[in-house]
Amino acid sequence: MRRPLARALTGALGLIAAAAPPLAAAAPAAADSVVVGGQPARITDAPWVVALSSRDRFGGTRAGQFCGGVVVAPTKVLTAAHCLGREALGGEPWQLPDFKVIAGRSSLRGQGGQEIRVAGTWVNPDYDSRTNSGDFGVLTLEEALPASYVIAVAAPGDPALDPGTAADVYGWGDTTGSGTYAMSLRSARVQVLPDAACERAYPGGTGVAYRGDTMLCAGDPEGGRDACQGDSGGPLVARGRLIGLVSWGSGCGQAENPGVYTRVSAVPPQRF
Ligand code: 4AZ
Repeated sequence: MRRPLARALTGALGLIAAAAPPLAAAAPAAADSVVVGGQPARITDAPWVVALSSRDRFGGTRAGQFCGGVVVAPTKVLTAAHCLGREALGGEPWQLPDFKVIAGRSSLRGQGGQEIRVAGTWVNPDYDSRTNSGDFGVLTLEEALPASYVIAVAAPGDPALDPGTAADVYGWGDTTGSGTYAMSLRSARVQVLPDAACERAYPGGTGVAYRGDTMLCAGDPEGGRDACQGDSGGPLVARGRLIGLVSWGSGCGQAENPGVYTRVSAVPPQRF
């Protein structure tokens, strides 16, 4: 599919989707069974990964998880704007009676870590759901997380952004491309790809166009390892720095259709 769904990452991560119905245009990743390659991840090794949760809207089976997020300051979580939109939430974020961030917990069936209420949401006013450009927003937490949970955000020119750099994407999203959501945190090793790889895959025309100024291209050149639905909003990390947020792509894990991430080095740091 050519548009983002508010879902989580999965495991091949097939990472992605939570809230929105599958898009008609999206080639089901399951069709070629390529969403593989993820592995269990320990939250203690990646304390900056959080789950966005509303049991009221998404049900309690998976603790209400519907997207990922990243701790960028003790009370600030960066996530995808499309996770906070009406399509995902059925209304405005502040209308959710129980919007929380779950930190320090790997298993959505578990009790560890903390659940913290979201006190405020800010959605990038330049986010455009037709172009997927500027897909980020910031949550303000009611209580502070430990400073040790915070990850540094890559600045423009950081070598972590160079094509060929190994990167890890994290989430609780779809591990198969067919709606098999993870119960425990997973990660998948991908690499930063040249903008040209995503410009080729997503030239625009009938679908959404890739834009290298606000988006980052990453994937597995051989296919198989990728984010998927439910992983949206979660982190892509290279050299210990946050370089991207899971945003969109066509299917999951297809070599010819890399994952598209929000380029966080283009987010003004004063936003968080
Ligand atoms: C989604 O639907 C989604 N393979 C997220 C990431 C990717 C595809 C779809 C990238 O949220």
